[in-house]
Amino acid sequence: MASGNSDPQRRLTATAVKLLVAGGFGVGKTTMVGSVSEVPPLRTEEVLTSASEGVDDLSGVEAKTTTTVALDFGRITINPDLILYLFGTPGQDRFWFMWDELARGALGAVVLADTRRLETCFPAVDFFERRGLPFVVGVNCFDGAYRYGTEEVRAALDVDQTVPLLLCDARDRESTKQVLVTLIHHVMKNADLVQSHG
Ligand SMILES: Nc1nc2c(ncn2[C@@H]2O[C@H](COP(=O)(O)OP(=O)(O)OP(=O)(O)O)[C@@H](O)[C@H]2O)c(=O)[nH]1
Ligand SMILES: [Mg+2]
Repeated sequence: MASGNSDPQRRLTATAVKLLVAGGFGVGKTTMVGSVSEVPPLRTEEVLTSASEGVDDLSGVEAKTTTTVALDFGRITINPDLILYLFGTPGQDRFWFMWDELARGALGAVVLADTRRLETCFPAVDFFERRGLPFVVGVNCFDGAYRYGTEEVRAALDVDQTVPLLLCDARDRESTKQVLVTLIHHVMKNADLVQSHG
């Protein structure tokens, strides 16, 4: 990969787009950024210690030992003219104060959802709806989780029909790429709509 990005001249003229990967605690944000990044992803993982007991809600993700405390960062070249910079958000409520900072300059977002704990992505959906930032919902299919249809998840989340919603596996590069390409198309469609109404 990254071959299309090797020409420095080309890299200067390529469009760089900032995107967020958001969602609740432990839904797979760090995994998603890491699976698709062509550079070693920057991670800010800290071990979950007994100090976080009663603060961090581990129900449903009891096996989790680390958590993102600042951000994840990765990069992917979609084609020689388009480079995506991915910023994964921290998932826990105590890091909410960082979201405004991370969202600055972003053109769109992936909201990752875990069907075992769907309610954990409500705040992310609200955040992007309130700001009018285009987003897609990626339903991360965890092993052993009941597979709901996309329309069932859409109804449960109460997101508009215009918001793309797709099943994915955050560990899988191609699956993650599919989510990002869907987001890019959605962002472009939104930009066209704004232009034609403005
Ligand atoms: N089976 C399965 N496991 C996954 C998938 N995505 C992530 N995991 C696992 O779930 C755990 C949590 O993933 P993370 O990527 O750390 O989740 P996160 O959303 O970044 O978590 P926070 O930063 O703490 O909010 C890890 O142990 C992953 O290996 C998936 O698609 N399927
Ligand atoms: Mg994380």
